[in-house]
Amino acid sequence: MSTSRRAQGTVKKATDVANSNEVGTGGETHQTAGEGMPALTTQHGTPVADDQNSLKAGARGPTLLEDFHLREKIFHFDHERIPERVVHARGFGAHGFFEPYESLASVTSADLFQRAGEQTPVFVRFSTVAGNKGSADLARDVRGFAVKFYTQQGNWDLVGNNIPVFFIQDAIKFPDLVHAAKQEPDRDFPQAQTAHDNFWDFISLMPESMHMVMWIMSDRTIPRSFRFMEGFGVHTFRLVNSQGESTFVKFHWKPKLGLQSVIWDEAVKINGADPDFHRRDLWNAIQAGEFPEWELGVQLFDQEFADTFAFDVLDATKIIPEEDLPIRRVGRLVLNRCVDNFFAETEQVAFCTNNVVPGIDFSDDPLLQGRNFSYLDTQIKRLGSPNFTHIPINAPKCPFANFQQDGHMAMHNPKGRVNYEPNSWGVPDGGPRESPQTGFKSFPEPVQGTKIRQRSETFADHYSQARQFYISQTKTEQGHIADALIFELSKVERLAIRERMVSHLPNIDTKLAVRVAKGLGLRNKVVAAVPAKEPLADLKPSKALSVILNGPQVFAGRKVGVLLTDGSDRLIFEDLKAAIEAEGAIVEVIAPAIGGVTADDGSLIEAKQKIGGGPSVLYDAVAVLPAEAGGQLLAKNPAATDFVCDAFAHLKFIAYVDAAMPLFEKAGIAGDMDDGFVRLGTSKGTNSFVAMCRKLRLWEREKDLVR
Ligand code: HDE
Repeated sequence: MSTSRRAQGTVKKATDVANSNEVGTGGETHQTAGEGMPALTTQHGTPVADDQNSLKAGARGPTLLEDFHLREKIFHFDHERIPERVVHARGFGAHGFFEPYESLASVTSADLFQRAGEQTPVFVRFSTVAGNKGSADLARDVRGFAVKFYTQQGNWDLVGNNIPVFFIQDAIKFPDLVHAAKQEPDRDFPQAQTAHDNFWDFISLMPESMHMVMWIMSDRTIPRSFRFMEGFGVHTFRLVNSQGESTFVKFHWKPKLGLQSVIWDEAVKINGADPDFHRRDLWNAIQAGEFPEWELGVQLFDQEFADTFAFDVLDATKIIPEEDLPIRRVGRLVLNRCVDNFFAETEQVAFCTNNVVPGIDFSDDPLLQGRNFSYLDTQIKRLGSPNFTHIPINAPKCPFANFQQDGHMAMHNPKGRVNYEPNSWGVPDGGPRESPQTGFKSFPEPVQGTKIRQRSETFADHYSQARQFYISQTKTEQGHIADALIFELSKVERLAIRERMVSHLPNIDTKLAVRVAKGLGLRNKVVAAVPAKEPLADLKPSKALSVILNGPQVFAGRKVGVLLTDGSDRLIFEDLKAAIEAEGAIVEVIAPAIGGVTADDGSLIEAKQKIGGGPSVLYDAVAVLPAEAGGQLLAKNPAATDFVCDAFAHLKFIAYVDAAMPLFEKAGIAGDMDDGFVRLGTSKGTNSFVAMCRKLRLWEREKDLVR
C-alpha cells in the first residue's frame, strides 16, 4: 500500500490490500479526492465515500437494497447501449471546418458559401455499411462519408458515400437490399461481408445494381485510409440563389493526398492484425497535426443539360462523368480535432438528409425522397426522443427558436408564458416569428402527375455505365474486379445464383464474363441476361474513375515499416528515416522485442511494434535492415518471413541491406527480386526508394503472381 494512500486516511483491511493490484514501480493505483482530484459523486451529486465495496450486512453478508450508489451505478451501466445503426453501425468521426475558396452567391444563397475563406464548423463521420458496430475496418464495403455543417442558417447534412452511385433506384427496395446484405437471419452470419448467398441472390435479381456492383468489386471498397478516399453526395441536389433561380448540383469530396486502396489479401490480413486500422489511422493523423483535407467539388448543370444527358439525373445508379461535366473545386474541408468522447459525439451524431438550409434543396430522386423520411425516423428510434437535436453534437451552433416543447429529455423548452403562434404578446414575450424573406423556401418546381407506382423509362439502362466504369480501370484494377467477383461468388453455395450473377457480365464486358466464369469453373455456357434497354456501346472511358490513375504525387501521409535487429546500422536507418520524414511520411520501427534494438553504435533505437504485432500489411512500404547475425535470426522467425513475403505479394517497395538476404531466401523471394527492391547504404539508394514509394505499389509485379 502506498504511503500517500495511508496519509490520505483511506482505511482498508488487510484482505483488501492482499486482493489489490498494487505492483510495480509506477506509483499510485488508488487515490482519493483532494489535491486537485475532484470528488466522485452519484449522478445526483452526493459525494461517494467508497466505490470499491457494496453495502453489505457484514463483510461476508448479503448486499443491501439500500445501497443507492451501487444501484444507480449498475442501473446506468445496464442502459449504456443504444440501438446501433441498422446500417453504417461502425463509424468514426472527427471535427473540423469547411472553408469556401470563393463566393458561390451566383448559384446559392446558402450562407456557408457566401464569403471566401470564412470557416464553418463541421463534424464528419466515416463508416462501413454492412458490418455491426464491432466489425473490422477493412471489410469489403462501401464507406459512409457524412458531413454535418453547422452553418449560420442551421445544420446542413451532406450524407454521402465513397462511391457515387447506389445499388437501387427507389427507396422502397432499401430494406430488402440491407436485409440481403447483412447477416442471414437464421444463422446471424456472415457479418460485414457480401460474400454470401442472400446478397448475391438479391443482387443478381436486380439489374439496376450492376453499375454499383462494378464499384463494390473494385478497390474502392478496400480503401487504405479514410484520408485517401473520395466522397460523393450521390444524388442530384438543387442550389437556389437569392433570386430564386435553381441550378442542379452533384457534390464531390476530393482527398488532398490522392486516392489509395489496399489489395484484397492485404485487407483480409489487416482485419486480423488491426481491426481498427482505419480509425487508428485517422486518430493518429489528427493527433500528429497532419490534418486530413478534402476539396469540395461541384458539378453544376441546368435543366437543359439534364434533358440532353444520356441518363436521368434523378437516377442514383448513374454518374455524370467529370469529362462530360467538369468538377469545380469550391472549398476545402479540414479535420483537425478528434472527439472528446466517442459515444457523446460519434455515436450520438444524427445525420438527416432532410437537414438542409436556405439555398440548398432536394431533387425528385426517389431514393433521396425516401431517405428524407428514413433518417429522421431512425434517429428517434436510436436516440429515443424527438429531442435528439438537444444533444450538443446535433444542436445547431446558430440561434434557434420555435414552439416545440416537452418530450423525453427536453433540455431547452421555450421560456415564458407563450408556446403557440400566432399570439399577440408582442416583443419580447411573443417569441419567434417566420422570416418570409430569408427563411427556407422550397424551389417552386411545378409538379403534376398521375398517382402511380411505376419506374420511369429513363431509368431503364442498367449496363452502360457499369461498362464505362469497367473500361475506365487500369488492367490491374480490372483484374481486381474479376478476382473480387470470383472470390465473392465462390462463397455462394447455390450454383444457380452464381450463374445468374455471371449472366449479367456479358452486358458489361465479354472478357470479364469469360474470366469470371472460368475463375468459378462454371460448366454451363454463360447466357447473357436480357437487358431492359440495349446498353450504349460508345461511352468513353473516364480517367477519374480509376483509383490507381488518381494516386498521390508525393508519399506524404503514408507509413514505412522498418525491420531492425540488434546491431543494425544506425547511419543507414537515420538516413532513411530523414528522407521519409522529409517527404511527410512516417517511419515505424519493428523489432524482435518491443524494448527496441541496440544499434551498431551502441545506442538504443526504440521500437513501435514487435515482429508479429507489426506485419507488413500495416505499412505502405517496408525496409529490412538487420545486422548480419540478426538477418540469420530473422530467417528462423515465421513472422519475419511473413513480413517480407506479404510485402512482396502486396507489391510493396522493399528497401534492404545485404544482411536481409538469408531472410529473403527463407521467404522464397530472393530469386524474384525486381525493380521494387532497393539496396540501401548509399544516399542514391535512399533517394530512389523514396521516389519509388510515391508510386505506392509496383503494379507490374502482379503480372507474375497467380492469386
Ligand atoms: Fe443511408 N441510412 N439510406 N444511404 N446512410 C442511414 O441512418 C437509408 C443511402 C448513409 O454516419 C441510416 O442514422 C435509406 C445512400 C450514410 O451516422 C438510415 C436509403 C447513401 C449513413 C438510412 C439509404 C447513404 C447512412 C441508418 C435508401 C449515400 C451513416 C442509421 C433510400 C448517398 C450516417 C442512420 C452516419 C445511414 C437509410 C441510402 C449514406 C436507416 C432508406 C444512397 C453515410 O436512416
